Amino acid sequence: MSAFRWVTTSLLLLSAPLTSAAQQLSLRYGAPAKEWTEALPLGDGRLGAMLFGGIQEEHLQINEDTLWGGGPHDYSNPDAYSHLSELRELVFAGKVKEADELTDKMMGRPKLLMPYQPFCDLHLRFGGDGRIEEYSRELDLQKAVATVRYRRGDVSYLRETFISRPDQVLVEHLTASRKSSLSFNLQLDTPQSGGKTEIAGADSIRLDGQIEPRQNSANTWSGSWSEPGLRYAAHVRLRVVGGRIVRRDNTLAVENADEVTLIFSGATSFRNFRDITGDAAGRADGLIAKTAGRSYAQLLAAHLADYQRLFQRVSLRLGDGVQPATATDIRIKSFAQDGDPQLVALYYQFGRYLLISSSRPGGQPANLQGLWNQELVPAWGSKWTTNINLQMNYWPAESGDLWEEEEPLWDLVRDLRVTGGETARIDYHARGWVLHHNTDLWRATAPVDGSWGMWPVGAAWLANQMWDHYEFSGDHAFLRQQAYPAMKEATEFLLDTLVEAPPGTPFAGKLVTNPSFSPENRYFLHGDAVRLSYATTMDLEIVNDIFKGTAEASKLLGVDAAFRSQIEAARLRLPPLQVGSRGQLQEWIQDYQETEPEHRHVSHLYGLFPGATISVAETPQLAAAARRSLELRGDGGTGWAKAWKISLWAHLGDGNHAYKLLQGLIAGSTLPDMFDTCPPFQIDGNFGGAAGIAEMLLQSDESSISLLPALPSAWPDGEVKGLRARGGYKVDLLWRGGKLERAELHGGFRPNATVIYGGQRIMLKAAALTVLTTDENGNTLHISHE
Ligand code: FUC
Repeated sequence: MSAFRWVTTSLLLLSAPLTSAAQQLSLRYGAPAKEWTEALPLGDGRLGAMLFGGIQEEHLQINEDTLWGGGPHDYSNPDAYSHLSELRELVFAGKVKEADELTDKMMGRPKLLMPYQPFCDLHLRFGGDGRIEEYSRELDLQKAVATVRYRRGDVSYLRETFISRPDQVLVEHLTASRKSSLSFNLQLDTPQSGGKTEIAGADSIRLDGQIEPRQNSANTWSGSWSEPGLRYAAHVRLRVVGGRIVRRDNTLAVENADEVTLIFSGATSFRNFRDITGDAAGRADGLIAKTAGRSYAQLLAAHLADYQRLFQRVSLRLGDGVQPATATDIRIKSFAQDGDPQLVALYYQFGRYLLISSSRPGGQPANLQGLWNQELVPAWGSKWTTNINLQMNYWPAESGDLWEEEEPLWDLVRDLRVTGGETARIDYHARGWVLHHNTDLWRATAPVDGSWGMWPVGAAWLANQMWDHYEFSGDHAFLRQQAYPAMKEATEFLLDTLVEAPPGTPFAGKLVTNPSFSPENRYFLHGDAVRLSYATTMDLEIVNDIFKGTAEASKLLGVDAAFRSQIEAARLRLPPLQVGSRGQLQEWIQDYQETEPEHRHVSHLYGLFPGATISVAETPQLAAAARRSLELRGDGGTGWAKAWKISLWAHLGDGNHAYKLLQGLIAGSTLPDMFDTCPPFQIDGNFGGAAGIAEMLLQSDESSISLLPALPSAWPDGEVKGLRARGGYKVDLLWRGGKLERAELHGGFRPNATVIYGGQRIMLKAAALTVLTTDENGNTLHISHE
């Protein structure tokens, strides 16, 4: 049989619309949300809402991504530097308990960062009684529209809600099958003390306030502040067809309307991390004013055009649904038994949906909760934790073709280079920029919280992620203007702070980080459980990547030749990665016993994923050790820990084990509304899980693209379109019976990439489209360039 036959049959299949898969891209429920984690998230990157879909009361809990506690502040500690040498000596001398204690003198000022805040709530209180039938609540991922439907007697009610990026407003449209059927009371309030609402004219309510000083208890990982902070303002306007609006105290009552459109806007006085003098009320009012004269249909059309342009870039089908019409929370519960492949596709696309909804150009990056938070004192401050969580939030962005959504992360880096430059200079007397394990709206970069904050490679990790974006996009302007400066400065900090391991220590004479930490595990030393160490494995992997990437980038850009030689020389002086006594990848410079062998973090495996130091093909012994480490850590952990392990197993080429972790994530760490739970709700697992699903289907590195590298037996037939690979390729894959049938690679700026499938390697030529097909055995590749 010739390859041609496969080309023709496959073409038909590839061009057939993904109807069944596409139609099921909704989260569906048969009842209103009782808990916040049952409500449905909407967002335009700046405004976020959780929609409860109640019958007597519709509740929308609303966030704005710049509403945080505290105010502009420099956390650097001018006394830190005076303790640095002593701290290093203690670590080298093995007096780590004393070293852990000394870090208290080096913590940022204050030691706790500021928390992200809830903004306000909309309540629509409907009267009426009588039996409710045909209730449904749905979030359509293809439209980013939530709908609530039900029937009471012979009247059917419909509410459609979305948050529009182009208009930056939340819109809820209420209709009923019979005229004059819509009556409700609208209330706008806030959990922030001191916020004031007032009726503004015949159809509007306004909220105005300023974050008040607050004392938070130290064990909440949220700092306290003593000055008033950001101003905030919201504005909600009603448009009714039929009926009327009357004022009742602080609420507006809609009576007997045929149709209602509610438009909400909100803003804060945040201009940038050093300036909070913006006009919150003016912004909120201005956004509402801009919607005047535009119909609901026009607002919806603008929203759909904007959202779908992003969302529709990738489609995924992993097999037919077991029970696609069933409520999503029930599907999640039964996933451990039925392994519904359509639920996996939904989980993947929900991750992409959440990124589009929580991270848009000009706004803040997705925080620990994306941008959805109802708590005044949220878990871990709902900040940006930078020793895994923030980075993981952006793992699905490259392969999932959501590059614009990464811009807030690059903008954060732009700011952190400023504040991290100060912390480098003040706390370390070093050039470049540094970032420790947490940051907030005020761009904190000093070590905070406790001795586990003494981890100096956050900047290098983020800069590595920027290099990765260049590897995917080939965007030279991005490399020159944003990535390279961040990489170079992260490297400068390391060149200035790496120290020679002294005589008598393992790897004496080598260049090491000190003090440092392997997030967030401890080990036993002289009977004590301690944290600090030098040259932890994660550090070495991150430093290796940043040195390698920076040297390469400087070559590509034709700049900094002398600096490049310096980096290359320093890279050769790093200690090697080591295999420990249990065959594991050693986590620390010595083969210490960890206090928690099944600790949730797998920091030392950074080099396997997302880093590039370890791979089955290039470093088989280290890959085998990484595998052993994963076995020793086990398959449990927080949501994000399971998510990370999906990608790690995928990079070991073990699709079935990756699948096992995915099962653990969906069945064991997923809330009814499909949010990941750490616990509690933390969005990183959603993003890490989505990334993991993509890594099972497609992997790429600086010179190769692997097709179906970790396909589990649970997905024998499937199709994915539009995944991105390094080298600038867009990849479509079709497989059947566990074997690749056809692959299309579109574009690419790196023509000499090698395509790997089932142990075969084929060199790509420069072409707009490369088509690979299998022969009758399903394992020999034919290739044509078009
Ligand atoms: C680290 C993790 C926790 C949590 C927190 C936000 O401390 O170890 O599990 O994810 O960050």
